[in-house]
Amino acid sequence: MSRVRRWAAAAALVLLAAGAAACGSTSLAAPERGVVRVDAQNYRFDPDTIHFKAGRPVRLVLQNHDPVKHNISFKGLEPQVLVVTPFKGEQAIVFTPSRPGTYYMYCSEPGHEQLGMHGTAIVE
Ligand SMILES: [Cu+2]
Repeated sequence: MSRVRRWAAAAALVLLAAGAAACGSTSLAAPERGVVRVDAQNYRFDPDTIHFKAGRPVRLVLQNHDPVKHNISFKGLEPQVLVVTPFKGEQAIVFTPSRPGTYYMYCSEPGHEQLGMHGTAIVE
């Protein structure tokens, strides 16, 4: 009898541990998992530093609030990614960054980079 009770107590401990582990991984999952949003406004990216995970598909969304065309280009990022939005539009692309590193991002429309449309993409 006491042997059974001891087994039950051990089983309960294992369940508790599993529950704690499940809670830990759930809390890491943001509501918009796998989505990175960038606003383009007044010739700036907001945020100007974005994060990706190597080998994990991501949906990159560019929301353009300006009355001119904008895009996000990256130097050295693999695969090569370009998100272009028309005037006050939204555009998205899904891709999987392959190599960890720190990459320069910018808008390649003439003059926009010089006006401040640049930032950093970090692939972890
Ligand atoms: Cu631009």
